[in-house]
Amino acid sequence: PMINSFRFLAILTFVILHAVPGHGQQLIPQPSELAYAEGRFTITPETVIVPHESDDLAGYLNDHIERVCGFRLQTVPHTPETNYISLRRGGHLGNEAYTLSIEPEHIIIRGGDRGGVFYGLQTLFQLLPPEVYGQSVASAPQPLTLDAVSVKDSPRYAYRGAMLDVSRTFFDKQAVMQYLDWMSRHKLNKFHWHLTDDNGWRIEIKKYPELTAKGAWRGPGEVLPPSYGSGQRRYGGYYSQDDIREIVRYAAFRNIEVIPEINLPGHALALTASYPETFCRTTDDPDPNGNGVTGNVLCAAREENFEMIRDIIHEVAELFPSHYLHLGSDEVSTRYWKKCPHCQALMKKQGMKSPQEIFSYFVLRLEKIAHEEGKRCMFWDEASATNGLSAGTVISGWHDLKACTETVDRGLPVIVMPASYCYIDMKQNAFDRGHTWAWLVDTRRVYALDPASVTASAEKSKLVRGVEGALWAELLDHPDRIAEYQAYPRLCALAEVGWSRPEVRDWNDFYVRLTGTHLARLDAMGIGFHLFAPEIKY
Ligand code: TNX
Repeated sequence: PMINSFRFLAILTFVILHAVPGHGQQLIPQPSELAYAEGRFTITPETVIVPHESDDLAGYLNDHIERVCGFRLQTVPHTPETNYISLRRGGHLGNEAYTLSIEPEHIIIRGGDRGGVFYGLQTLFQLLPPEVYGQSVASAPQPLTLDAVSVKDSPRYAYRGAMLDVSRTFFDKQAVMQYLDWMSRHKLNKFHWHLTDDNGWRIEIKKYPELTAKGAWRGPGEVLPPSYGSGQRRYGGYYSQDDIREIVRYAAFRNIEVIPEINLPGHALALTASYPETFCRTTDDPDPNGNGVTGNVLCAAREENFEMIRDIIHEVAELFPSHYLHLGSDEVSTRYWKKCPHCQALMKKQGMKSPQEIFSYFVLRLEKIAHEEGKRCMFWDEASATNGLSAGTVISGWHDLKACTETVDRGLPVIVMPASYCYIDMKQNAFDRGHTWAWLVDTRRVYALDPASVTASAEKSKLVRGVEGALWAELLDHPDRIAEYQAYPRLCALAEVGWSRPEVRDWNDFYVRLTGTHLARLDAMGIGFHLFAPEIKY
């Protein structure tokens, strides 16, 4: 009997020790501070929600509670004595910062702003069973008991982005919204929407209907030749302006700012093929119209091109509330400008010595137009060497960390997204789908990114605005399934890089949280994520 009670005690101790840090502690991204306390709170049908006065989040909270508890909670305007979930604002918290406190009498979420409350809710959801992310409501009413805990949390970087290339592969409205919803679960807050590229123009522009009538389609019978996954079929699609407004609203609800990208003056085949007069006319490119066109750079000498760009930007600026507009400017081939007599004349007139100067000239004109339309600019890092860029222009540093360093050395803000850490179109292992030009980018590699390593200067480190994961889509042929596989769990790692303080960031710990609970959440969201088994070194 002695041995038995000893064993009983040992097992009891083991169970208690392991029950306390239950799945609740496995949060992604890891919060700044988290402390478990004595006691528990139980959500019952009598529990009420006390929303912030102008809050639209109570219904959202109820949708989640219903999935795990099978009942919805009543919303009341005044805080009762006990048994409530309160959503509050203020308390000297910064933007997107929040506190979450679960005590035996109540749950209180306090956000510095609406984004903070939203993220407090996301953390609360991660303390609930994964069914909270499912499609269905619990079949029978079941109260839910949560361990008392206190979380204090705020983002490391204000910009935590994900880019989606919808030009090479078209993602329909529903797929984009799914992508946004998953992002918001990870506290990612900037959606960089790569809307135009050589392989398709995806945004309706009323003044230039051919951009989508022609430029959104490729393959047999279309002005754009077949490319990448489209094979020999006719392939395409675009978003109407109503679709765009709906997506922007959906994103805003989830604390996501949508930054549209109109890629100019290169990667613009969908535009130049739809409006052939925009392309450089040269003697050896007699017909820039129709199939087989390779000219994807806008003529820099054609003044009407800048008027067209202004009209396009005007419509885009009205659709997107973001202060930023990404105007691309990556990988511009100066070959057409070199051959175009009009561009040669422009160079002469402006005293330019190389076609590279035409690129700078183009970039500065783009920036000016955006400013006149009330927007700040973002560009890919090729543009960062342009003299005279405005200090508010933000650079997407994609080549490597060195390009990010050079950007902040020039005094420009940077989004740190070097391909070899952040390009989630790269293969995740040697036998995988994807590009390899930036080598293998697995989840552990993404996690290893340290944006602060870009500069040693405290002053310049303020120019590091954040991080972004980029999903280029030329190798995706099933957008809805493959995107999930490409993006998850790599975006989970990126989210923690962008959100969590370095002191609470540790790969082994992340791996345990990811595989211990988080993959089950992704599964409940319906994400067909990439399974991987990296070595863990302790
Ligand atoms: C480079 S990154 C590109 C894209 C491709 C990507 C493929 C950048 C600004 N341009 O056009 O899709 O590589 O990894």
